[in-house]
Amino acid sequence: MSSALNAMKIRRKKNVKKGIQFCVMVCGASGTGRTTFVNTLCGKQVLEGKDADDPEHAHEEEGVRIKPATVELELDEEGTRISLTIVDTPGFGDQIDNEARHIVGYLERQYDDILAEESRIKRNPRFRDNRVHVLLYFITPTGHGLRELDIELMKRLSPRVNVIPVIGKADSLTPAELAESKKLIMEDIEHYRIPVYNFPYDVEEDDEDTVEENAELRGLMPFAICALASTPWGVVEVENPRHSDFLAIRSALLHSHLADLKEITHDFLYENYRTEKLSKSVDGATPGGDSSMNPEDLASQSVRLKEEQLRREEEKLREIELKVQREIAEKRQELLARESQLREIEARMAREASQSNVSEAPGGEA
Ligand SMILES: Nc1nc2c(ncn2[C@@H]2O[C@H](COP(=O)(O)OP(=O)(O)OP(=O)(O)O)[C@@H](O)[C@H]2O)c(=O)[nH]1
Ligand SMILES: [Mg+2]
Repeated sequence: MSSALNAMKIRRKKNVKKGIQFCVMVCGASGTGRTTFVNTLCGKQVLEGKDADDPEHAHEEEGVRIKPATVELELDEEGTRISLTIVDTPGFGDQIDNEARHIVGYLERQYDDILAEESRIKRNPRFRDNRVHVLLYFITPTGHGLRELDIELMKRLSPRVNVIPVIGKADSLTPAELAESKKLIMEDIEHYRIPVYNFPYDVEEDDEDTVEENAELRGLMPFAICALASTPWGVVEVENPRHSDFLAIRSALLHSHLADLKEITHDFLYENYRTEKLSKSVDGATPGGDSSMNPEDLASQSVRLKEEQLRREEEKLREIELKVQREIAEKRQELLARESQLREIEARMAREASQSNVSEAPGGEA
């Protein structure tokens, strides 16, 4: 008993120590420097280089492998810890439709898990929320704007995850090329109305510092990533802001904007998905159902769905109870049958014994 209690205490301590949970997905064309960036961000080798597979965590899906890896990082001297999950989506080629479906599928599955957990009667204490809070979209350093496939992918991903565009291997561009490329990319994002995460702020409501900080970060987009200290052009200081926006993006992800990204994921992206999913399943149940429901209807739908599930679970329990009762009754019948068989055998043995007594008696009953 006390050892169980101890185990519980230890587990609780571990949870406290684990602290903040955050999940970053990296996505982009093959060779844009995703792996190198992740390892530099974490200060250790979290992702292996090309072709190194981790069969335990690989979700094999028609050639696209999506692999989450979790690391514990100490963020500062005060010992603030973060449990950082990195989800790598292996570099894509030109099968954009396939890639988009697999990545969106992965994002939605994490939402489905939460949705299922929320409606469970008894919650699973070990449930782990694996929703992705931010996706860094690595743009190939071409010196131009977005390619068509970037536009298509970002458009399809942004309804499900906070997308932050970054230029990978930015040191392969000259400062002038980089500045021009950043401008063209932002123009494309605006023109194609891609809802990227743009460090939202409200001049009226937010305090001055927040407004200033967010405006500055927004001005850096897309972030120029140079994660490799040694390049063909010589030594680049990864952390030198004149060479790359690495420090800016790291501090935004792990410090200043972590909470905001998590909030938007839960309150907006997940909520939208949930609404879509629930209204779809209601539509499916009533053919010809109206898909343009108002929020109140949706709320009562959601309550109804939960009640329905409760009722189903109750029914299931009742069925189990009946089945057990039936089995007990059957066993009792069997037992009674055995008992009567036994009694018959006893009676027969007694009869046989008395018969042989009679026949053995000398002279009989004369
Ligand atoms: N110049 C420069 N080269 C880099 C940078 N980051 C990575 N590289 C190099 O680019 C190549 C690909 O880097 P990776 O980090 O493996 O790229 P990836 O996107 O993970 O590639 P795949 O997983 O193969 O799709 C390697 O040879 C790296 O050394 C960078 O910031 N600047
Ligand atoms: Mg890689």
